[in-house]
Amino acid sequence: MTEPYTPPKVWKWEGQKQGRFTSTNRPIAGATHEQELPVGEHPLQLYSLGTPNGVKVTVLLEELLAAGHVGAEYDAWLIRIGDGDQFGSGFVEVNPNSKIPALMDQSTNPPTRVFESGAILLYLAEKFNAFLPSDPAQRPECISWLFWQMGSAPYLGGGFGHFYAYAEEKQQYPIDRFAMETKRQLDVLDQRLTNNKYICGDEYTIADVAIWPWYGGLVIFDQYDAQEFLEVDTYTKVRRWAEEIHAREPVKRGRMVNRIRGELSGQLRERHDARDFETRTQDKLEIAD
Ligand SMILES: N[C@@H](CCC(=O)N[C@@H](CS)C(=O)NCC(=O)O)C(=O)O
Repeated sequence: MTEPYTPPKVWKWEGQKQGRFTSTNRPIAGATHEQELPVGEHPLQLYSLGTPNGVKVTVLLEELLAAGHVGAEYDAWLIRIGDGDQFGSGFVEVNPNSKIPALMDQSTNPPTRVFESGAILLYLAEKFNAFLPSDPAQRPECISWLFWQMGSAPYLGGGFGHFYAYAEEKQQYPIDRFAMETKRQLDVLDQRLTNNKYICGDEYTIADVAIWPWYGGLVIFDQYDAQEFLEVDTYTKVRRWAEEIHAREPVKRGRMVNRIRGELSGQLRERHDARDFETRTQDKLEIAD
């Protein structure tokens, strides 16, 4: 049993253990070192990593390109958050919050920075008038679900995922608290998807793009190794929806971009051209070396 903790009067940062994926964090914001960001030739410059928040954006970009929006051509640069790239001066200029994903739109004058994955999805959907209903009766529903995802996923990732999978010591109190909330959220989605093909109805929108990497990931990719613990198989409507989205080719491509884990053939660490999916996956690059 862990000793009960009595907080001191004032919290001090003394290099306390923070668990996996958070060891580079500090209680102060801002750059820790000078590091310019690379800039490619495409209108959109994405600085990201293939985590669920990063995948939202690469999936939408691949969907936009597949739908014929050539202005969505993009360079995807790898930001290794485990190495602290998010604290480089160039990255902090694009996102003062030092978290991936971050986007620079070079097609505007001056270039436009966008950070927070939900804001990036909304920006791109509005820019290309796609994957967001224009009907004033349906648009608020879609935006509501987009914001639902942004508000809910931290309980899943930062709450459940952190304490169940990443924290060195397993503690019942936080695991109970966040397992319950995660199951409640899965039930919200399951009920929503009972009479709806997609989150906002018949149309596939940025709400699906935002929600899928997190909750689809839990149900079909066993994110956090928690399928049995959370009985994710009981959320049958979520599974049906997640599998349907996973079958989309742009989704498969978007999942590969900026990915640094898993099968080498599924990792396209940087993407600068549509042909990179055929020629520059990690298995091919390593053979060429
Ligand atoms: N609300 C943000 C969350 C972004 C976020 O948490 N990104 C993580 C990776 S998924 C990150 O960059 N972590 C680096 C760090 O905390 O230092 C969004 O949706 O864009």
